[in-house]
Amino acid sequence: NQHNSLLIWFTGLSGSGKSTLANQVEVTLHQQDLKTYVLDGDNIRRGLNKDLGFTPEDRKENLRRIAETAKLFIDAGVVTLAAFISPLQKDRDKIKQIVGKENFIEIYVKASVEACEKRDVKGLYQKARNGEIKNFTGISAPYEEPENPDIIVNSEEQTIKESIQLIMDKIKTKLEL
Ligand code: GGZ
Repeated sequence: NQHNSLLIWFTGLSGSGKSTLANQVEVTLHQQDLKTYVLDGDNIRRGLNKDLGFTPEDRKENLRRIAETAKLFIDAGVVTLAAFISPLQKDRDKIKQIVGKENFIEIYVKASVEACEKRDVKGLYQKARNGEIKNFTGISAPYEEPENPDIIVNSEEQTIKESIQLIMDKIKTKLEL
Protein backbone atom coordinates (compact mmCIF):
# COMPACT_ATOMS: atom_id res chain seq x y z
CA ASN A 1 0.00 0.00 0.00
CA GLN A 2 1.09 3.60 0.44
CA HIS A 3 3.06 3.00 3.60
CA ASN A 4 6.24 5.03 3.73
CA SER A 5 5.59 6.92 0.52
CA LEU A 6 4.62 10.48 -0.20
CA LEU A 7 3.68 13.11 -2.75
CA ILE A 8 5.69 16.28 -2.23
CA TRP A 9 3.88 19.03 -4.11
CA PHE A 10 5.56 22.30 -5.10
CA THR A 11 3.27 25.19 -6.09
CA GLY A 12 4.29 28.67 -7.19
CA LEU A 13 4.70 31.01 -10.14
CA SER A 14 6.64 30.22 -13.31
CA GLY A 15 10.29 30.88 -12.46
CA SER A 16 9.79 30.74 -8.69
CA GLY A 17 12.22 27.83 -8.39
CA LYS A 18 9.86 24.86 -7.97
CA SER A 19 11.69 22.50 -10.32
CA THR A 20 15.13 23.40 -8.97
CA LEU A 21 14.01 22.65 -5.43
CA ALA A 22 12.17 19.46 -6.39
CA ASN A 23 15.26 18.17 -8.17
CA GLN A 24 17.58 19.03 -5.29
CA VAL A 25 15.29 17.42 -2.72
CA GLU A 26 15.13 14.37 -4.96
CA VAL A 27 18.94 14.07 -4.90
CA THR A 28 18.91 14.23 -1.10
CA LEU A 29 16.19 11.55 -0.83
CA HIS A 30 17.95 9.36 -3.37
CA GLN A 31 21.10 9.49 -1.25
CA GLN A 32 19.00 7.95 1.54
CA ASP A 33 18.22 4.97 -0.73
CA LEU A 34 14.63 5.96 -1.41
CA LYS A 35 13.01 5.40 -4.79
CA THR A 36 12.06 8.81 -6.12
CA TYR A 37 10.59 10.47 -9.21
CA VAL A 38 10.02 14.09 -10.24
CA LEU A 39 6.90 14.97 -12.22
CA ASP A 40 7.06 18.37 -13.93
CA GLY A 41 5.96 20.18 -17.06
CA ASP A 42 8.80 18.67 -19.05
CA ASN A 43 7.74 15.06 -18.59
CA ILE A 44 3.98 15.55 -18.21
CA ARG A 45 2.93 18.34 -20.54
CA ARG A 46 5.01 16.89 -23.41
CA GLY A 47 3.47 13.44 -23.04
CA LEU A 48 0.41 12.42 -21.06
CA ASN A 49 -1.04 15.94 -21.11
CA LYS A 50 0.08 17.24 -24.48
CA ASP A 51 -3.59 17.74 -25.41
CA LEU A 52 -3.99 20.35 -22.66
CA GLY A 53 -3.30 24.08 -22.59
CA PHE A 54 -3.69 26.77 -19.95
CA THR A 55 -7.39 27.59 -19.73
CA PRO A 56 -8.79 27.08 -16.23
CA GLU A 57 -10.47 23.83 -17.43
CA ASP A 58 -7.25 22.50 -18.96
CA ARG A 59 -5.20 23.32 -15.87
CA LYS A 60 -7.77 21.56 -13.73
CA GLU A 61 -7.60 18.44 -15.93
CA ASN A 62 -3.78 18.68 -16.08
CA LEU A 63 -3.60 18.63 -12.29
CA ARG A 64 -6.23 15.89 -11.90
CA ARG A 65 -4.28 13.56 -14.21
CA ILE A 66 -1.03 14.40 -12.43
CA ALA A 67 -2.62 13.60 -9.07
CA GLU A 68 -3.91 10.24 -10.36
CA THR A 69 -0.46 9.49 -11.81
CA ALA A 70 1.23 10.44 -8.55
CA LYS A 71 -1.18 8.19 -6.69
CA LEU A 72 0.02 5.22 -8.77
CA PHE A 73 3.66 6.14 -8.13
CA ILE A 74 3.16 6.33 -4.38
CA ASP A 75 1.17 3.08 -4.44
CA ALA A 76 4.33 1.61 -5.98
CA GLY A 77 6.40 2.98 -3.10
CA VAL A 78 8.06 5.81 -4.98
CA VAL A 79 8.54 9.10 -3.17
CA THR A 80 7.08 11.45 -5.77
CA LEU A 81 7.91 15.11 -6.18
CA ALA A 82 5.69 17.31 -8.37
CA ALA A 83 6.46 20.84 -9.55
CA PHE A 84 3.45 22.55 -11.12
CA ILE A 85 2.13 26.09 -10.88
CA SER A 86 -1.23 24.73 -9.68
CA PRO A 87 -2.60 28.25 -9.23
CA LEU A 88 -6.03 27.56 -7.75
CA GLN A 89 -6.80 26.47 -4.21
CA LYS A 90 -9.72 24.29 -5.30
CA ASP A 91 -7.53 22.34 -7.74
CA ARG A 92 -4.84 21.85 -5.08
CA ASP A 93 -7.51 20.67 -2.61
CA LYS A 94 -8.59 18.08 -5.19
CA ILE A 95 -5.03 16.76 -5.54
CA LYS A 96 -4.78 16.30 -1.79
CA GLN A 97 -8.13 14.52 -1.82
CA ILE A 98 -7.05 12.17 -4.63
CA VAL A 99 -3.77 11.05 -3.01
CA GLY A 100 -4.99 11.27 0.59
CA LYS A 101 -3.89 13.94 3.05
CA GLU A 102 -1.68 11.50 4.98
CA ASN A 103 0.45 11.08 1.84
CA PHE A 104 0.70 14.73 0.88
CA ILE A 105 3.05 17.63 1.64
CA GLU A 106 2.32 21.02 0.08
CA ILE A 107 5.21 23.43 -0.37
CA TYR A 108 4.58 26.99 -1.44
CA VAL A 109 7.59 28.32 -3.34
CA LYS A 110 6.98 31.97 -2.76
CA ALA A 111 8.41 34.64 -5.06
CA SER A 112 6.83 37.86 -6.27
CA VAL A 113 5.76 38.33 -9.88
CA GLU A 114 8.34 41.15 -10.01
CA ALA A 115 11.16 38.82 -8.99
CA CYS A 116 10.12 36.07 -11.41
CA GLU A 117 9.66 38.56 -14.20
CA LYS A 118 13.08 40.05 -13.53
CA ARG A 119 14.72 36.61 -13.88
CA ASP A 120 12.52 35.64 -16.85
CA VAL A 121 14.78 32.67 -17.65
CA LYS A 122 12.67 31.52 -20.60
CA GLY A 123 11.41 34.92 -21.78
CA LEU A 124 7.83 33.89 -21.07
CA TYR A 125 6.93 36.92 -18.94
CA GLN A 126 7.95 39.20 -21.78
CA LYS A 127 5.78 37.20 -24.17
CA ALA A 128 2.92 37.39 -21.71
CA ARG A 129 3.33 41.18 -21.46
CA ASN A 130 3.34 41.41 -25.28
CA GLY A 131 0.19 39.33 -25.44
CA GLU A 132 2.00 36.55 -27.31
CA ILE A 133 1.08 34.17 -24.50
CA LYS A 134 -2.43 34.40 -23.12
CA ASN A 135 -3.64 33.33 -19.68
CA PHE A 136 -0.15 33.63 -18.22
CA THR A 137 -0.09 33.06 -14.48
CA GLY A 138 0.74 36.23 -12.54
CA ILE A 139 0.23 38.46 -15.60
CA SER A 140 -3.09 37.59 -17.20
CA ALA A 141 -4.24 34.65 -15.10
CA PRO A 142 -4.58 34.36 -11.33
CA TYR A 143 -2.31 32.75 -8.76
CA GLU A 144 -4.03 32.08 -5.44
CA GLU A 145 -1.59 31.79 -2.56
CA PRO A 146 -2.00 28.49 -0.67
CA GLU A 147 -4.28 28.85 2.35
CA ASN A 148 -2.54 26.27 4.48
CA PRO A 149 0.75 25.00 3.02
CA ASP A 150 2.92 22.65 5.08
CA ILE A 151 5.95 24.77 4.23
CA ILE A 152 6.60 28.17 2.68
CA VAL A 153 10.01 28.71 1.11
CA ASN A 154 10.95 32.12 -0.14
CA SER A 155 13.69 32.16 -2.74
CA GLU A 156 14.25 35.89 -2.18
CA GLU A 157 14.97 35.39 1.53
CA GLN A 158 16.35 31.85 1.88
CA THR A 159 19.18 30.00 0.25
CA ILE A 160 18.43 26.79 -1.62
CA LYS A 161 20.31 24.92 1.08
CA GLU A 162 18.12 26.38 3.83
CA SER A 163 14.97 25.60 1.88
CA ILE A 164 16.04 22.00 1.30
CA GLN A 165 16.75 21.57 5.01
CA LEU A 166 13.28 22.85 5.89
CA ILE A 167 11.67 20.50 3.38
CA MET A 168 13.77 17.50 4.50
CA ASP A 169 12.79 18.10 8.14
CA LYS A 170 9.12 18.02 7.17
CA ILE A 171 9.57 14.89 5.05
CA LYS A 172 11.26 13.14 7.97
CA THR A 173 8.20 13.67 10.16
CA LYS A 174 6.03 11.92 7.53
CA LEU A 175 8.41 9.18 6.35
CA GLU A 176 10.12 6.72 8.62
CA LEU A 177 13.65 7.87 7.87
C1 GGZ B 1 1.64 29.66 -17.08
C2 GGZ B 1 2.75 28.69 -18.85
C3 GGZ B 1 1.81 29.24 -19.72
C4 GGZ B 1 0.75 30.02 -19.19
C5 GGZ B 1 3.24 28.13 -20.91
N1 GGZ B 1 0.70 30.19 -17.85
O1 GGZ B 1 8.31 28.26 -16.38
P1 GGZ B 1 7.84 27.13 -17.18
O2 GGZ B 1 7.01 27.59 -18.44
O3 GGZ B 1 8.77 26.06 -17.57
O4 GGZ B 1 6.64 26.54 -16.42
C6 GGZ B 1 5.40 27.01 -16.86
C7 GGZ B 1 4.60 25.82 -17.28
C8 GGZ B 1 3.37 25.72 -16.37
O5 GGZ B 1 2.73 24.51 -16.52
P2 GGZ B 1 2.01 23.82 -15.29
O6 GGZ B 1 1.55 22.48 -15.76
O7 GGZ B 1 2.88 23.87 -14.10
O8 GGZ B 1 0.75 24.80 -15.05
S1 GGZ B 1 -0.59 24.50 -14.25
O9 GGZ B 1 -0.23 23.86 -12.97
O10 GGZ B 1 -1.24 25.82 -14.04
O11 GGZ B 1 -1.44 23.61 -15.07
C9 GGZ B 1 5.65 27.83 -18.14
C10 GGZ B 1 4.77 27.19 -19.19
O12 GGZ B 1 4.23 25.98 -18.62
N2 GGZ B 1 3.64 28.00 -19.61
N3 GGZ B 1 2.13 28.87 -21.00
N4 GGZ B 1 -0.17 30.57 -19.98
N5 GGZ B 1 2.67 28.91 -17.53
